[in-house]
Amino acid sequence: MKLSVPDHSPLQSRDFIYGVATSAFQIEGASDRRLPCIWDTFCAQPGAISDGTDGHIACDHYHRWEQDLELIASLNVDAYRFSVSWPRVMKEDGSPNRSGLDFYLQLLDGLAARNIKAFLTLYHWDLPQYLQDRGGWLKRETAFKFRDYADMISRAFGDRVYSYATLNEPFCSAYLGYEKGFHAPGISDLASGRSAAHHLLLAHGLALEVLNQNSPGSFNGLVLNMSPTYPLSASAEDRHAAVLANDMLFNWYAQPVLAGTYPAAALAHLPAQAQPPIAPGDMEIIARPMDYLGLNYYTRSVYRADPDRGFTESPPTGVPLTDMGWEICPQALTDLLVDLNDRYVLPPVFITENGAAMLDRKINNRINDIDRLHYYQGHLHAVHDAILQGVDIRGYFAWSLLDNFEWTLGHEKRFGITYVDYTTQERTLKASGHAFAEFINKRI
Ligand code: GCO
Repeated sequence: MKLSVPDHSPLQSRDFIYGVATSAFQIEGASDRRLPCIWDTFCAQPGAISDGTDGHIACDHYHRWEQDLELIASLNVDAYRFSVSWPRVMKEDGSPNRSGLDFYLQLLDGLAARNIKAFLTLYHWDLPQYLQDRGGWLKRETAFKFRDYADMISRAFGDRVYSYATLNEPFCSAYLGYEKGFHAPGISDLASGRSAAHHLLLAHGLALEVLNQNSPGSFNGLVLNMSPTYPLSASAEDRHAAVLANDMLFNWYAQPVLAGTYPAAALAHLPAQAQPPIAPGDMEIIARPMDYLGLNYYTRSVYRADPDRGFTESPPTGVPLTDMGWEICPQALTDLLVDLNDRYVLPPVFITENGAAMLDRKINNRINDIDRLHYYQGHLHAVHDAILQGVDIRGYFAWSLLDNFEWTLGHEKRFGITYVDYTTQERTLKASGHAFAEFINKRI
């Protein structure tokens, strides 16, 4: 099977940026060459990671980066999205860790030599543990530490980075990490979740200012994940529940950065002690104009009314699922993009992650992941449809370049377009990877 889009689609243009994405903790390994982060601590808790794995070796990318660059180049992509490990590049006293910076500098050089644009994310969840020991994202001070880190990186790398993202998915850091306790640092408390979210948003705004100062030539923005919410039934109660879920979970991040306010219905839904700790001037900092918005999309979610909590997620039934148990629903990606474009004055949008975990089988050294290919095919069409409906979308990144450490699911779930054998660290391009490379190459 080949990947295709309709004739004359904007997705066939060489100006449309295609890339593959990864993140530091999920692929790098070499934990002995950096300070500990909150995910090291979390992984060490018995039972926290389903298969007992951790990030100490991961895909060993730290030692295999040259081979991985060759792999990226072989995909014909325009761009590579990766993240910098904060505890690798900065010491506890705030001074740079030279060997950590050099690792990323050689990666940037390697990308430039291959004519591949660098999309660099500053924070993909790996907070230095010493900051967590002082309260982590519960502390306003952490936002200022993040600004210092952004300052250091953008002074060192400047516009060798085509695009900086401040944060990846603050929803996951705050909601999963501090409100539900599913992710590091494993805190489950409503007020903590909302406080962490606010400080993350503040960190984004503060960092964006220094990125714009230090690297005005790069495209600077933020990456949000969104799972558009749908009502289980057409009843007014369920429809209200779906809107509230969106305001509490996803629009909680979009509206502050795009319009400078938290969603009113969500604020009204939260008890007094869980209101976000907004200081005067914060919302202006948070809503600083961005060069682009990155969106990560995997699935939609369905909600029904719940008299106690306001809304409850209803698990998918009778629909196609990925190996994560997530509904495959390309139409919801189009709906999401069009809806955001209707509600806000959007900056240019990049789809910074999209992809699927599937049950891959390696047979005769081949991985014929036709189900993943169908997933990509459907979602490329969804992006095409959104552009035709007026959304300014500039690029699309497949998650992920490699099978990698899938957080609490360890190595059990494979999202890569490249298969990784974790015993030998051998990489094998899957059928989806071959098709992606061919599709990108055929652009006009
Ligand atoms: C993200 C992710 C990735 C995950 C992917 C699949 O940015 O969404 O955190 O790190 O691996 O989303 O769950």
